[in-house]
Amino acid sequence: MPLAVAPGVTHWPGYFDAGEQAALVAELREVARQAPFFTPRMPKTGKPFSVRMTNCGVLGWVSDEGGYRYQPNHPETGEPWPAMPSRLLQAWEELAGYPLPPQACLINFYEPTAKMGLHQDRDEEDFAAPVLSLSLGDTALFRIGGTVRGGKTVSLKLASGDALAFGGAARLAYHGIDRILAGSSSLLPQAGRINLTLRRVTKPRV
Ligand code: MD3
Ligand code: FE
Repeated sequence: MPLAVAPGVTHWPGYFDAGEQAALVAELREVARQAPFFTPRMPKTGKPFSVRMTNCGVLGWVSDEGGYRYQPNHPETGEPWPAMPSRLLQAWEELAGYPLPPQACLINFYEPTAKMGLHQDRDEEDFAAPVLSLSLGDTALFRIGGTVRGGKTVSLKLASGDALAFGGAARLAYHGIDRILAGSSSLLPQAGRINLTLRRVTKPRV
């Protein structure tokens, strides 16, 4: 049953059951074998992120001294990103309410000490499509505000199997991950969390 968290934000706690979560982790292991996790770096400074990333789908998000961008190839191996597992395409069809399939799935891996500062997702051309977030492993303390920095924020726990959609007024909201609750899930062999974000990147040519 979906919960309306804020305008444009919908939460489906436990969208994936335990068996689906385990099957997804196995598929993501295969994705990561073909497209190894890399450590993104901040534009200009080159400061490394605490979160490691990889992608599947036609396009993947990368960040380094040259900037934030989507590209069709892995930044280190040069290989195309692996295909998106069909269960992810199904989740998008069921939850996104958008007629075109996702082009990118960014896979974020959080060690228990990793976090992600408040930011907006603005590297896509198409803000009409929502972003769909899927959580696996340890629970995260997630924070979301409005579309201006420094406004009021609300916190939400994201547990393994949860789905969260951000569309409409929430598509350009500031958001981040304050903390990982290490040991809250036994899905992954070690403590940590995986977050998947499914996105449209390019504008439809109508
Ligand atoms: C709200 N990831 O990859 S997912 C990101 O848990 C990112 O790894 C976090 O922020 C994570 O960019 C948060 C929830 C999320 C994702 C995208 C959004 C919330 C969003 C885009 C717009 C508004
Ligand atoms: Fe984000």
